[in-house]
Amino acid sequence: MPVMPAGACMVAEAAERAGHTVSLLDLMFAADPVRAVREAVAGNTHDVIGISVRNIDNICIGEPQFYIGELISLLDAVRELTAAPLVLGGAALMIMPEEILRATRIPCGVIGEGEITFPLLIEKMAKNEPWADLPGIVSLVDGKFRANAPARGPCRSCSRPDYRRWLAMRTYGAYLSTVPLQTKRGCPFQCVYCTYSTIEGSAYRLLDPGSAAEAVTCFAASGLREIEFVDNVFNAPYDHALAVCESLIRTKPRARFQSVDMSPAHFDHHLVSALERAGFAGIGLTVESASDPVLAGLRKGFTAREVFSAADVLRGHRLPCLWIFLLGGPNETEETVKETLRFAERSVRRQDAALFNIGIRMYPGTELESIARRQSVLSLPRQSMLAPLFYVSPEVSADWITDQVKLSMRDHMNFVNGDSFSFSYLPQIHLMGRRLGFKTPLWRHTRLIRKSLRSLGMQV
Ligand code: B12
Ligand code: SF4
Repeated sequence: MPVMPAGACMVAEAAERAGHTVSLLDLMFAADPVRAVREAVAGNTHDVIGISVRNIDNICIGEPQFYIGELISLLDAVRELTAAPLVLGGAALMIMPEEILRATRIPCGVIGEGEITFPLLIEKMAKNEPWADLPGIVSLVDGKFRANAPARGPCRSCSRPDYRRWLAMRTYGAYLSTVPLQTKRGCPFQCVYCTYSTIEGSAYRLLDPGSAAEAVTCFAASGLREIEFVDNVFNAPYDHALAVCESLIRTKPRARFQSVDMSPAHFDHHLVSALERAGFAGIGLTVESASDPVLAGLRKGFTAREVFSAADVLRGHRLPCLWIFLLGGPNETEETVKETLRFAERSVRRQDAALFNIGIRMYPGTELESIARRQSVLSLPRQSMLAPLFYVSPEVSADWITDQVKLSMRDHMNFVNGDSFSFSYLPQIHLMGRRLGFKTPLWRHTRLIRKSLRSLGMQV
C-alpha cells in the first residue's frame, strides 16, 4: 500500500506557517524518480531542500530491498542542478543518522520532530547564523559526527496536515491508501529489537481525545474517510484508547478506522466493543509469538496467556483482525515455532488473516544488537549495519521456519508471510480491489486474493 508521507507534509506545512514559500515533491507515484527530481529542481531557485527518508529497507529476510542506493542516485541528481543546502529528515535518519549522513555525504540532518526544528534551521540558514546547536540537528563536520538531543513537543503537533494541499490524494485513494493520524507519540515499552523509542521517545505524549476526533471530522469533511491510527501501540495506555473511541462515538464522523498496532495486553471485551462502536474496520494484533520463552526473550511485556485471551475476546466480536507474528527471536526453537503456528492454526478465525515475519532486522543500539553479538550471530561493526541484517535465534534456522510457515500457509489460505509485501502484483491488487469495491483493509480479503492468484497459477 502506498503510504502517504505524513511527516514530510507536517514539515512542509510548518515551514510555510513560518513564512516561507514551500513546494513538496512526492515521489511515491513517479515512474522515473530521478527525472521527476531533475524537473522539480531545474529552473527553480531553492534556498534549501529538505529530503524525507522513511524506509532504509523493507525488513524482509526473504527478499530484502535496500533503499539507500536509490536515495543516493536521487541526491546526485539534485546536486548536479543546485548548490542549495540539503537537509535530511525522516524515520530512517533517526534510526541510523551517522551511517546515513556518511552514505549520502550530506552534512546536515534533523532527528526528532521536523516541524519544530526545520523552521528554526532554515531561519538560521537564511540569516547566515550558526545552526549547529539547534535541538535535533545531526551533522558531519570535518568527518566528525555530532548529534544534538531531538526536539519533542507536546502532541498538539502530531495532528493533521492538509494532505489535499500537498499530495495527489485521488491517486492514493485509488490504491486504497489510508490517511495516517497519530493519537500519541512515544512508547515506554522496551522490546529488545525496537527503534520506536529512538524515533519518538520513550515517554507518552498524548493527543487530547477531543482533538483526535476533531482531526477526523476535518479529514472526513474533506472526503478523507479511511483513517489509520499510526500510533506505536494504539491500545496503550488503555484509558487513552478508550477515551479516543468514546470521543469518536460521540462525534460520529463519517469515517472508517484501522490500526495495525494493537497489543494483546489490556485487550478486553470493553475495548473491542468501543472499537466496533467507534467504526473500526479492522485492527492488527501485534502478538509476535504464542510461546512464553520467546515473548520473554523479545521482552514484550506480556505472556502467551494474554495472546490466548485476546483470541477468546475476539471470538465474541465481529471486528476483523490481522494477527502479526515475528518468528526467530531470542529463545526461539523448533518447538516454540510449532507452538506459535499451532496457536495460529487453531485460534485465528477463518475470516481473519495472519502475517508471519521471519527474522528480526537488527539495528545499532538496540538490546537485540547486544544479544546477537553475545551469541556470535552478529560480528559486523556498527557502522556496517545500514544494509539489512537479520537476527535469527541460533537454535533454529531461518530456512526451517520458512518451510514450516509455507506448510501452514498451504492449508490456511488466510495466512501470509513477509514475502507477500514484495509480491510484484501487490499494487495492481490494491487498484483492482478499489475498482471491485473491496472495503479496506485489504488483508480482510487475504483468503479470496490468495485463492484467486492460485487459480491463475501463482504460488502465493
Ligand atoms: C504506522 C507505520 C506503518 C504503517 C503506515 C500506515 C499509514 N497509513 O501511514 C504500515 C503498517 C502500512 C507501515 C508499512 C511499512 N513500514 Co512502517 N512504520 C509505521 C510507524 C509505526 C509510524 C510511521 C508514522 O506515520 N509516523 C508519524 C509521522 C508523522 O512521523 P515521521 O514520518 O517519522 O515524520 C516525522 C520525522 O521523521 C520528521 N521528518 C519526516 N520527514 C522529514 C523531512 C525533513 C526535511 C525533516 C527535517 C524532518 C522530517 O518530522 C516528522 C514530523 O514529526 C513507523 C515507526 C515510527 N514510530 O516512526 C514505522 C516505520 C517507518 N516503518 C518501517 C518499515 C520498514 C515499513 C515497511 C517497509 C514494512 C514492510 N515490510 O512492508 C512498510 C513500508 C510502507 C511504505 N510504502 O513506505 C520502518 C522504517 C525503518 C526501516 N527499517 O526501513 C519503521 C521506522 C519501523 C521500524 N522498523 O523501525 N508502516
Ligand atoms: S511495544 Fe511496540 S513500539 Fe513499543 S517498544 Fe515494543 S515493539 Fe516497540
